Amino acid sequence: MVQLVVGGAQMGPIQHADSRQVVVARMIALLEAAAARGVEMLVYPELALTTFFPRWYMEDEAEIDAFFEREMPNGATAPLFERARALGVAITFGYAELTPEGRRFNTSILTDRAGAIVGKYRKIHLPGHSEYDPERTHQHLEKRYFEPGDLGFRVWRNAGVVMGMAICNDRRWPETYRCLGLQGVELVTIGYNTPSANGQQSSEGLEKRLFHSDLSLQAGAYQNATYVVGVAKAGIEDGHPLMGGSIIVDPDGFVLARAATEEDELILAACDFDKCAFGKTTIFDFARHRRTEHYSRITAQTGMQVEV
Ligand code: CDV
Repeated sequence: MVQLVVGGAQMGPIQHADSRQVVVARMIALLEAAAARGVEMLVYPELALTTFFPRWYMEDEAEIDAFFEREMPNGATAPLFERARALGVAITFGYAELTPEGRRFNTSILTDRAGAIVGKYRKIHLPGHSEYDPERTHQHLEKRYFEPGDLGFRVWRNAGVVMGMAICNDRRWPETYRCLGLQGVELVTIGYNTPSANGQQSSEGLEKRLFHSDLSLQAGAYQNATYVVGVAKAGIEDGHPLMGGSIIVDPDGFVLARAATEEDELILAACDFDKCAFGKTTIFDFARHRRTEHYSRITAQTGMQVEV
């Protein structure tokens, strides 16, 4: 029987001027509150250490690099790793990664309960655009600042649970969950920064955005018989609103916990990972029911082709 108390450390806004030290202190406060309530695995948002900088168009390389981490842990984040180790809490959080070769990725790492990094994921589905777009109400320049991840969708056995990571826009793609589901995933962790409004369609506001987030996370959980944790960075950052809506979803697709604010807020749920077995051995027993002979189009073709 594998049980784990899983927490989501939703974070309120991080302003451009906020230092890494200030942000890490907030993350440690959430970690301590989580540990006090029995959390053993804590999930933080995408790009948890800085403001969501892809909203800013930048050309100066030094200005861009200031948002990136050259190593992990580093001087600023070491206290978080040390506190997590002392408290025995496994953590995952996102950050902008600059490799020694000068490559930039939107990355998340996973630690074990002793504070050692055991997994790394680099965001595969990068939304947005690469050049300044005057038609949008706000910019979303992830395609400018990051390369698509090159590590694939992997899982790690951590604290007795098969865990996989995805980041923000990945949660909208069924391929993400299925690649993890095919490896027996039991807990998918997904940090996000989702603007409260669509920069290209004024009719798409907060209500619809929250619904689409829930829909994606709940469907991914149910269709792969896995727990899914989606954790926001929320609130007004540098004048731009990000939605909250962090949730923990069980393998039936039910929401076990939901954030109520757009601030630093802890959500948690006691997860019994034996509950993943039912779906994985019945309606979503992939070995018995999948029909891969009809799925080749999914990897052979990227865009829609209308052939009639
Ligand atoms: N950070 C993201 O990937 N945000 C996207 C926005 C652009 C829609 C998301 O899917 O939430």
